Amino acid sequence: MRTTMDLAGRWTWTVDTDGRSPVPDLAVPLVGRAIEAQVPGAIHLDLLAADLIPDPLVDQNENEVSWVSRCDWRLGRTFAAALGAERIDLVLDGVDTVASVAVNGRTVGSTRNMHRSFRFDITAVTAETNTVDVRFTSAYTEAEHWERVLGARPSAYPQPFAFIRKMASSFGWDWGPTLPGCGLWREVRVETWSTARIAAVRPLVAVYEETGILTAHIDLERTGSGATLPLHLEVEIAGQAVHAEVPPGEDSATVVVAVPDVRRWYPRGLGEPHLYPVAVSLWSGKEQLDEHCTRVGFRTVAVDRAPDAQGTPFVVTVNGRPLFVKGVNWIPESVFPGAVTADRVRTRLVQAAEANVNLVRVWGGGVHESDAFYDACDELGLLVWQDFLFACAAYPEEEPIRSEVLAEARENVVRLSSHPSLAIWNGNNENLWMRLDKDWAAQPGGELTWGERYYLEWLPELLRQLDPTRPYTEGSPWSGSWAHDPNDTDHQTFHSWDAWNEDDYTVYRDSSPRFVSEFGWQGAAAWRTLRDAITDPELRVDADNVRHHQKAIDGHAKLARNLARHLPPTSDFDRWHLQTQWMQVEAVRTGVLHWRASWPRTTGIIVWQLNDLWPVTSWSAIDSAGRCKPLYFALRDSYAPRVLTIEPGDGALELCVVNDDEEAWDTTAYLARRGLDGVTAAQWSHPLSVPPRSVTRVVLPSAVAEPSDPGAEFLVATVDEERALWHFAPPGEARRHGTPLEATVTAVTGGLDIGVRSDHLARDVLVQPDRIHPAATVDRGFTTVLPGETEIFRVRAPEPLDPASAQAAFVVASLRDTIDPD
Ligand code: BMA
Repeated sequence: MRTTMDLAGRWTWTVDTDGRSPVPDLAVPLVGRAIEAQVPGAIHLDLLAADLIPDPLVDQNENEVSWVSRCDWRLGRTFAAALGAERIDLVLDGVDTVASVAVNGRTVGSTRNMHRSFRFDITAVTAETNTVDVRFTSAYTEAEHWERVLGARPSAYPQPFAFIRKMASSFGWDWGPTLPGCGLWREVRVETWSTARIAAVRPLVAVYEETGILTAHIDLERTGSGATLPLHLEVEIAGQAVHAEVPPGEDSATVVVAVPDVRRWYPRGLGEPHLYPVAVSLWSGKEQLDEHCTRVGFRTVAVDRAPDAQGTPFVVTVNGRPLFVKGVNWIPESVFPGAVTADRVRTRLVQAAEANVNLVRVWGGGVHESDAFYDACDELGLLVWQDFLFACAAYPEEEPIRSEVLAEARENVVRLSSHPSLAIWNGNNENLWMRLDKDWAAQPGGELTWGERYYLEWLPELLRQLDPTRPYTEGSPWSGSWAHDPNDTDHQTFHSWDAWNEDDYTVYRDSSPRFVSEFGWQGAAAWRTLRDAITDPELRVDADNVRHHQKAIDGHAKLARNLARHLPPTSDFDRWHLQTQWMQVEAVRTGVLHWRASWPRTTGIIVWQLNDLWPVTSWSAIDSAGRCKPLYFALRDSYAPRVLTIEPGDGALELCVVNDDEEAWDTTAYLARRGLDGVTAAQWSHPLSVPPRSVTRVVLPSAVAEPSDPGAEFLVATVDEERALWHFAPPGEARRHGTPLEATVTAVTGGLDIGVRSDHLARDVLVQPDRIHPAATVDRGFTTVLPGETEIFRVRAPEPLDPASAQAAFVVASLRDTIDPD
C-alpha cells in the first residue's frame, strides 16, 4: 500500500550567495545565517518571525523589504526514509515558483510554475537519512528574462507578472502590495509505493431524472515490475461497488456507476447540497496498492446563452432551474499564499454564505483555489466560478509559457473536477476587453501574441477533452464573439467600472446589463484594522502612511470626488472614514437592488470584492483582519431572498418587490410619506401577488411619491417584514433638527446591546464594534432609525465589555454626525 510521510513543519532558510542576491546590511548579518522556516509558508513570514524584517503590511515597510523579492533563497531540511519500496517520490503540491530541487546533493527536478504540483522520483538518490534542498531563483529574475526574450507587451500594471506562472497579484494590484516571495506554499511529502498507484481520478457526473451517473476516469502509474501485472480497480459509491480490470500495459480505466433515486446537490436558495463519498481502490490480486477518497454531488449546470430579442443572456441554470446569481468576487486571502489556512478560507466562505451569497468567483489574478476552499463550497452550497489564471495583461503564447499554462490548466481541471460547487470555468479577467478598450494593438508590443488563443482555442479544447460537463466562458467580461464589444450591456457578462472611476453610483440605474460579473465601490477598512497597520500617532486622511494603504491609481482623489457629489467635504479622519464606508454601501446597494429589480433581463451580479489581503482602503466587504465592513451587512440585506426597493422609474417612483423564493408572495404594500419628525403626510396601500422567482413593479401615486418639502420628508414602503426607504433630499441638504440620538447600552451575556432611538429620522446610524474591543462584532451595518422607533445593535465579544466603552467617539454615530454644522 502506498505510504505517505508528511514533510510539513520546520525547515531552514538561508540566503543564496551565488552573487545575484542584493542582501542588505542588516544588524545581524544574513549571509550564512540559518533562519527557521515553516512549510507550507513563505519567505517573508519566516523573516518576520525571525525579526529580520519589519512587518511588510505595516506603514510603508513594503518598500523597505523589497530586497527580499530580489534575492535567491535556499530552503532545506533532513528526513528519514523507509527503504524497500520500488518507488520513493518527493511530492510538492505547490512550489512558489522558480526552483531546483536536490536530494542528498543530486538535482531531482526543477520548477517554474506555482500553479502546478510536482512529483520527483527520488528512489535512486534516497538513503535512510536524507537532505532536501530547494534553491529558489527570484521570480523577478525569471520573469524579466522571459520579458526580454519574448518581448514586453501591454499590461494594466508595470510589473512583469505575465511572464511567469505565479499568482499575478503577488506583484501588487490596485488593492494589494508588491511582495512577490518564494516558498513551498502547499503540502510536501514523501510517498513510497510498489507495483502501481492511482495517479489521478476525474469523476464526472450526469443526472437523468432520478438517476445519477458517475463516470470515474482513473489514471494509474506503474513501476517497471508493475507494468506486466493485471490490476483491479474498485469504485464505491452509495453502497455499491463497481469493479474494473486493468490489463498489463494499460494505465487508465473508466468506471461508470449508476446511482438510482439520487439526491441532487443544490446551491443555496434552491435546496440542500447533498454530497456522496466516493472511494476508489487499486488492487493487485488480494493486495491493496492504493486508495483515493473523494466526494461528488449530482447536479447539472449550464449557462443559457441562446440569443433573445434583447441580445444574449447569461443565465446560470442548476438542475434545470435558472437562478439569479448573488455573487462575490474572491481574491487571494493573503499576499503570501502559503499563509492561507483551511480554517481561514472556511471562515470567509461561511461569512459569504451568511450574506446570502450563492456564487463565489475566483478571480484570475489569484490561484486555482485549494481543496479546502472547494470542500467548503461543496458543503455550503456555494457555486464557484473559477477563472483560469490570467488578469489585466497581454500574455505570451510562446514557450515556455504556453506549455506551463496548458500543464497547469490540465492539472487543475482534473483536480477540481469532483467538486459539485465548481460551476463555470472562465478564460481570463478583462484581457479580451482590454485588448479593445485599451487599444493594446497600438501599444508597444501590441503586434505580439497576447493570449487570445488560450481563451478562444486551447482552454476550451482542453475542457472538451477533460471536462465537458461544465460551461466555459471565454472571458469576463465577454459578449460571446468579436461581433460585439466584449463589454456590452446587451450581451452576456459586463464589468461596470465607469461609475466608480468617472461618473457616480446613481448611473447604475441607467442600465440593466445581462449579467454584471464585476462592479464595486471603495470604502475604508475597519478603523481597528487601519489603526493596527499604521503607526502614526494620529490617523490623518492625507498622511503618507494612510495613502500608502490605498493602491488604486488616484484612489483617494476618486473617493473625494465621489463623496463631494453627495456630502459636504471633511478632512477629519473619523468622519472621512465613516463617510467612505457609507458611500460604499449606498453605491453597492443601489446597483444590487436596481439589477435585482431588472430580473429577468439581468440574471446575476458578482460584487467586487468579498475579501482583502492586507489592510487597505479597497472595494472589499470584509477587510484583511476578517472584520465586516458596513458593506457586508448591506450585501447580506440586499441579497436576501425577498427585498423591496424604491426606484426612480419613467417619471415616477416605483416600488419593486423582488421575490427570489419558491413561494408566491401574497401580501400588501404600505407606503407612507412622512415628515422627518414622523408625522405622516400621506399614505397608500396596495395588494400584491408576486409569483415565485419574479419581480413586481408598482408605480406609486403622486400623493405619496411627491414631497411637499423634499428637505423635510421621506418615503417608507413596508411589506411584511421588509422595508424600503426613499430620501427626497441628499443627506447634506436634509432639514436639521436639534434632537440627538439616544443610545441605551445594556450589558448582556456575550456583550452589549445598544438600543438607538430618535424622535426624528436618524439616517444611517453605524455602530463600530472594533472601536470598543478588537475582537468585538456587531450584527448590522448602517441602519436608519425611524422617528420614535428603537433599533438594537448587538455587539458581541469574547470577554465582558464595559457599557461605558460605547460612549467613546464614533462608536455610535450617524451620517449626520460626520457633516459639519453649517
Ligand atoms: C477589475 C478587476 C481587478 C481590479 C478591480 C478594481 O478590473 O478585475 O483587476 O482590482 O477591477 O479596479
